[in-house]
Amino acid sequence: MPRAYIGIGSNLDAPRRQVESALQSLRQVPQSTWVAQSPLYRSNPVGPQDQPDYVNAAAAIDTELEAEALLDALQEIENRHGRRRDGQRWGARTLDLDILLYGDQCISTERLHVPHPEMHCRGFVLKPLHDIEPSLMIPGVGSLEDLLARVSTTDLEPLADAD
Ligand code: A4P
Ligand code: MG
Repeated sequence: MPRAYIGIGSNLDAPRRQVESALQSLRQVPQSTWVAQSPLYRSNPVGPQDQPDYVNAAAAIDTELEAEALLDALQEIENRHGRRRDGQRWGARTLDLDILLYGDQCISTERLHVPHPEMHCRGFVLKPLHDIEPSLMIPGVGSLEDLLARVSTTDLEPLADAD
């Protein structure tokens, strides 16, 4: 079964609760086995600056779902969390679930680009991934360790367990 890594982000409607709820939902994805989650981080917005800070995390599941079926499952979870798709690119959202990696596959279809095209330059993606599996290779790009060393993570603040 391929191991899929999923990036989780929210900056609207109690972002921390959205992310924690998304992590619960990810444990229920059909034909899949839960593997791990990262800590949660507060991060500065990338893109338009007139939006709230984000809460970000990552999760890993082993899945029998094809990549596009996994995307369907993730979009259903986004919709259940009140996701609207009429906002601007990189604008505020209640919940964003991105397929960062799907096994060692490089996928490029109308609906899906894996590895996620922006992931290699985003601290809020690379740091949580590294927390889960430091030795990961990003297909077609390089080692997670090297990528993480090249991006800034100074804005990332781990969220304490109970605050
Ligand atoms: N799509 C293609 N590849 C993928 C993939 N690997 N995973 C398609 C998920 N979806 C993928 O996505 C638009 C379409 O991308 C989907 O219908 C799917 O077919 P979307 O979630 O509706 O739109 P989006 O998320 O607004 O677009 P985009 O460009 O994916 O935004 P990003 O790159 O996700 O950026 N700052 C901080 N600090 N933390 C954040 O989490 N997130 C964003 C969103 C901006 N700034 C941020 C954060
Ligand atoms: Mg997205």
